[in-house]
Amino acid sequence: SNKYKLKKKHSLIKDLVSPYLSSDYKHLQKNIAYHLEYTLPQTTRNLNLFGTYLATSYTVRDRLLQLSHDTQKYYTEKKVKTACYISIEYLMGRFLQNAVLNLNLEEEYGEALAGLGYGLEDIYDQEQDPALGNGGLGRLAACFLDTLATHNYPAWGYGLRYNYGLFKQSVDVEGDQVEKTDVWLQFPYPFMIENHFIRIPIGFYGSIETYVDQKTKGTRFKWHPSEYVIAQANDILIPGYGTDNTNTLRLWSCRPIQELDFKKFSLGDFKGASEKRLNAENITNVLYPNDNEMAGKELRFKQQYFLVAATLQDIIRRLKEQKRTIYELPDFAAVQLNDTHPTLAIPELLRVLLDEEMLTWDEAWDITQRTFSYTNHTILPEALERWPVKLISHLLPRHMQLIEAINWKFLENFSENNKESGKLRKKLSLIENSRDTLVRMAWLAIVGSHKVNGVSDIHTNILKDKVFKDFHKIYPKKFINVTNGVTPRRWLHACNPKLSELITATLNSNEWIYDLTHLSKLREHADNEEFQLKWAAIKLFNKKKLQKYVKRELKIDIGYKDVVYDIQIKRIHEYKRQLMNIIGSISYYSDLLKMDPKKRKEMPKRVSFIAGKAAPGYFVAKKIIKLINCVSKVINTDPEIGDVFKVIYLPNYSVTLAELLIPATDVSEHISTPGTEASGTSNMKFVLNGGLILGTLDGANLEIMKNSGEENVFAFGITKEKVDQVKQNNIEKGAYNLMDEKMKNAINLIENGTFGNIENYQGLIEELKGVDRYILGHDFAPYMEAMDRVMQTYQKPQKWWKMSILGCAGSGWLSSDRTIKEYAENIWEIKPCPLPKIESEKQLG
Ligand code: B1H
Repeated sequence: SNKYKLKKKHSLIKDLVSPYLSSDYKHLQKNIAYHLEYTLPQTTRNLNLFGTYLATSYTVRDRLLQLSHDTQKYYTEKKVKTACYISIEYLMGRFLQNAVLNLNLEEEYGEALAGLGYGLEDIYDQEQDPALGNGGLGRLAACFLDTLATHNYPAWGYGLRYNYGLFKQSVDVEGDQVEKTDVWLQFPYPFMIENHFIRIPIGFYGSIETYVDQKTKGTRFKWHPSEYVIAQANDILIPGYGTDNTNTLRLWSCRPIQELDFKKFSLGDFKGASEKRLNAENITNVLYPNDNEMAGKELRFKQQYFLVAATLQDIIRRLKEQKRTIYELPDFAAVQLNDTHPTLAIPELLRVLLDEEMLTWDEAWDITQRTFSYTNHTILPEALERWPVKLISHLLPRHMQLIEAINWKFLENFSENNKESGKLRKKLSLIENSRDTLVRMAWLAIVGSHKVNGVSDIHTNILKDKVFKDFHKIYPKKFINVTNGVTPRRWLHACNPKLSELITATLNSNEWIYDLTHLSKLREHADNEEFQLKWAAIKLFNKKKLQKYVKRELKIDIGYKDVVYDIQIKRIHEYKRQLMNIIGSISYYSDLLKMDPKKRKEMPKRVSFIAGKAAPGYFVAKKIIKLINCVSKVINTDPEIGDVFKVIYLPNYSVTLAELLIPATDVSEHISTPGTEASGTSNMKFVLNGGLILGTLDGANLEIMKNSGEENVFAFGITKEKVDQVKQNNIEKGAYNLMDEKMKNAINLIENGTFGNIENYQGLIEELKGVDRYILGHDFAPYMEAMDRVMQTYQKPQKWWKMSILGCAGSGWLSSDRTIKEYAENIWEIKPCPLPKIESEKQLG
């Protein structure tokens, strides 16, 4: 009867609150006023933009909470299988606009706020950009969450609630990157809800007890950690577009087991009294700012274990709440490991199944393999995680023991006694005996998963043929490709409202927002002059917005009419070749200077934008930023050049800035050395917004060419098959001797001090002249030639806009909706579970 009462109480409460959540604008206004008055509270003090943003956000949060309750209840009733995405990064970007659009309440909120004297855009603009990720890997996770909710998939995201996100970047007078702590939680963040009832103990260090199981007489093990911390849940609710399904992103923050050591405090040892708390808080204090590089720090390792241990306990708790047995785990949850960062989930689950659930090894290993799957995101050797056995044994002794056991059992299958198999065993071993003894996390992830995927066609092929070749021979079916995708909600509908409107009007439907393949119908308009003019006018409008931003932030007027906006925005990395871009600009600048002034004035105009952060410890990347800034200063202040050419470095690249830049781009550069960029995802966002691509035959560029037509992409450079040969030539003959004359000339300008003291760039230049690992020299001439084609084509508007429209029309396949469908069908075996629609509800479209 107790249960009956509770159920009754729930529906009573729901009846009481639902009128409160009605969504006409007058009601929203009341809700906003309520939160201003009672939640913030201090009406008079907070009745400003920021206070109104907070209050508005609380009203959105109220609605999401209601939907989330309904969603969880429904999923539980239906006993659905859920996808659990574990990622150490989520690069979500701002939340408010996305939520308002997904709830389809933009008009209502617009009116409600107008009545209070505020514009919706200005309210959106008050929000911090939560940067709990570095780059593509974290942003992909965020796109996946949007798609999962939109398409009604039962899914959870699991991650860490870092106190400090990715550092804020500025540039000093010398052109150097300056990093500042990203204090994103200084003010309340209404979209993250601390769940005080979910607190999970996590152990570290300690010892292993061995004992005999009385029932089976077999040996059993039990880990006795010597230290504990608490994982506290912080939930971000993820609304889908045009659906009530609302999923959860659960971010763990670390708390001490005991807030204060009172004994020490009483003895006057105030520092010692807080030591344990500070040590615990440290675990989720800051996001490691590396992209595509492993930070081999103990604290990072602790973050990784903390994340997976809390997540698995949470999943198993939810399983048991449904009165299901541990044997049902693989039918209850599909757990996706986003890169190797959460790989410790494999030995952790094995430990729980063996030591706590008392399963046999075979049972436990079978459940583990059926539960996990692993996505690889990079083949760069410096990013492939390998952790010292010593460190693991110290922090997680039982896990190290289990990794060794997994390794023995796996290698048993390859034990014929000859030289060849000895070699093979060495290559396959999860434990590498180099100078240090290291655990190869990718090997562990492959062995412990039922599926391993790469993120683009070319990338998956490299995994199969090279990086994981031996494993692919053993488990050919385990390896599959799932090409990345991006969410059209944020990356077209929200960031480019004018284009969104034009597309909806042209297709006579807004279905494309959740089924992007509809874009193909734009093809028939590609040649239509009237349509082209509308399309071009929107680009111009977006460029003007960016031009204003540059004027305000950098005090430079770049113009926007009849200027090509050329952009390269991504983390600064040698393999992404921003250095080739800036050397290209130097070379172009030098050509312009040599021109007859009259002819120069008639040259088509171009602004070359670069943005992106360098990992604070990545010396070379920081020098590249410095060079960009110094070149920019010289070119932009040269009166001979005027507005014919400008180089703009935009500081503090972020999701929010990307939302301004991408819609304003004419041509974007994706120029990595073939075989190095696993996929790239911003390339997809640019084509979606009618930007053209200047790119190499790498990553997802190749698939963009396939879908949008080769003739609609400015492709250049060699294929990945030829890269090794060029590298070899460089080593044998010296890269400088093989270098293109124009590039030599540009390098000369750097060396003679045109862009400041050469000492700053010594390292960069030596690499280029010596080995040139990323073969800039070899690709330089084709790169310049391709840029020339871009500029020529821009002079033929009909051709240009046709390419732009066809690019967009072909990008339907690049939606993360397509990507997630593939994961759901080929890896997770989960199905959509849409909440039944309530009749009176406002319908889309
Ligand atoms: C990508 C990373 C990455 N690949 C290690 N690998 C990190 C590796 O902190 N760490 O240790 C952080 C990030 N990030 C990117 O993933 C690829 O470079 C892109 O090409 C790809 O599009 C993206 C999403 O798959």
